[in-house]
Amino acid sequence: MKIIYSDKIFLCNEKFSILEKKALAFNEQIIAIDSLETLQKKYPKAELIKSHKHTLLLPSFINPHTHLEFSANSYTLHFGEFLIWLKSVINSRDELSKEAKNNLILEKLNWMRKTGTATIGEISSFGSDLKPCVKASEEGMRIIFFNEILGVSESQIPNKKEDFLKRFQDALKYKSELFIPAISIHSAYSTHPKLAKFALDLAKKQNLLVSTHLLESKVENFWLRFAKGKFKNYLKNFTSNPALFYNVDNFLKLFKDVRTLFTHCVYLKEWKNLDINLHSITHCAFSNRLLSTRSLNLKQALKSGLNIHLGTDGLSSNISLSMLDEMRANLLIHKDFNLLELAKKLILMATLYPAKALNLDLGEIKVGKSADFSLFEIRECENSQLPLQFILNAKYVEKLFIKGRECKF
Ligand code: MCF
Ligand code: FE
Repeated sequence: MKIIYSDKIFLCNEKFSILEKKALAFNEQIIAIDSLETLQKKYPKAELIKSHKHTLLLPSFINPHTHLEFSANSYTLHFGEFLIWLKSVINSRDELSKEAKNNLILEKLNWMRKTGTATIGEISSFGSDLKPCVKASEEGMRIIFFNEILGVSESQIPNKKEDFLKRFQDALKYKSELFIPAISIHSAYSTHPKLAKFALDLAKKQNLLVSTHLLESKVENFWLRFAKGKFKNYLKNFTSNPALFYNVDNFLKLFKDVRTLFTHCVYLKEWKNLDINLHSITHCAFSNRLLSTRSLNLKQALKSGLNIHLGTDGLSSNISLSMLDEMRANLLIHKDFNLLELAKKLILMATLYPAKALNLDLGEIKVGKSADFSLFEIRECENSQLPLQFILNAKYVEKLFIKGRECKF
């Protein structure tokens, strides 16, 4: 048992309660929240962790959408329009993934922990991220490992299935409480229905989490809604007769009864066709600015009642994997919100909401939840300003605990 004291605590409950001068007693889970005195009396043998600095404690961040295999990107991929970016990905992905060796991915995972992230959802396109992700999970980071499937050509279906199954089974060998194999259906435009059905049947059978990219760009929107636009020509690079596999409704129907994270959804109108209990939206603001002409209308998205949370996407469409940087980007673009209210919402979108989306018992400082939290040094600040000032100023944690275990950097 350990006890940790902090000057301020963000519980990250729906009300966004802030506690002052309190302590947590914890082992793998949070056991009690009270004054330091009371907890020390109750648990006299517990080890005390007390910083000399002025601190804020809050649940560690959850970044449910990364592409670590693209971590070597800077200057290589082309931004400004989705198809230009996609072409640059196809041209450079082999070279980029070769460059993103074990060490580079481990470095990024470590840096994410330093910036307060304890759990990630990694979209694995090739499987070259498996080893470093397993290693990080052994060191105590929580990884949801989404094995990606995609392919548009009928003749390649058997090969694509085989390659996907091999990667999935490799990942399954390392399944643990902190390494959770899952499935990614890349997108409606890139995944043949036979492949999507194959992977989703597996997800249903094994009760796996699913992630997919949806309605990210103007060209994708035009293709899915009208079977028109530049996408058709682009797809001719992969198949002689490109067909529209699904309209938006039919694509969404595939995910009925499956816990799914839909990433982007910038052009989504069918809010009601998503299942409020199982479906959620991962909002990647920085990525949208680089690849799409639009960003998510957050007010409208929240009105739908769906779980909307944040993700960074990969360094293929971002310059940082820090959830703090992503929150700062969000502060700038959602101008139709009160700034102080938005700050609180964004912190929940990096903690409580992605935890719910992934069905993990964490993301909140509450008795019984997993002891996943971080401690940041802050300065004196009144509570009404603190969420905003924290997002503006915080960079690296003082301490990070995952399942009660302190991370060593
Ligand atoms: O989320 C962004 C933009 N949308 C789609 N895909 C990706 C993103 N970042 C990386 N990707 C990957 C994706 O997983 O790029 C490839 C896939 O492997 C594009 S499709 C050949
Ligand atoms: Fe992505």
